[in-house]
Amino acid sequence: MPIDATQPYDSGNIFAKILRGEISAKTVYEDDYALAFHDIAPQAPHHVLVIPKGAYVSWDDLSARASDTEIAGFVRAVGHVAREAGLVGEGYRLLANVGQHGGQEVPHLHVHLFGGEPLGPMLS
Ligand code: D5M
Repeated sequence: MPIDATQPYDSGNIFAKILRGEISAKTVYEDDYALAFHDIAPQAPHHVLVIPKGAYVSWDDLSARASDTEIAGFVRAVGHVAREAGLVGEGYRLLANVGQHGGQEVPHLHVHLFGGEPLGPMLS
């Protein structure tokens, strides 16, 4: 079920548990602002999720409440992960689902990074 992205942050969500080390994930990158790990149900040959370390429900929440430093750190981490994966030459797709119409399932902001093959018109 998609979430209501206007809800307060729920620290019991699965990505918060990954950030706290309570659940394992296949981590590909970590810095002060972000953690990146493989999606558990990949929809492309390369499908990684990049999440901010801060407690933000969605892209909307991050853009409204995060500091410029956190936003810059997160955006730079997404770019770093794509470069490190060697995806820049062939290209890739970023996707952040927000709330019910966006189909967001996990209430901690995550950017999907898809690549590794020519992608169709949409991935969700
Ligand atoms: O996408 C939520 C995404 O999160 C979906 O592609 C599956 C992925 N997911 C869910 N649980 C895990 C764990 N434990 N590890 C890795 N990936 C996970 P959304 O944009 O919210 O629809």
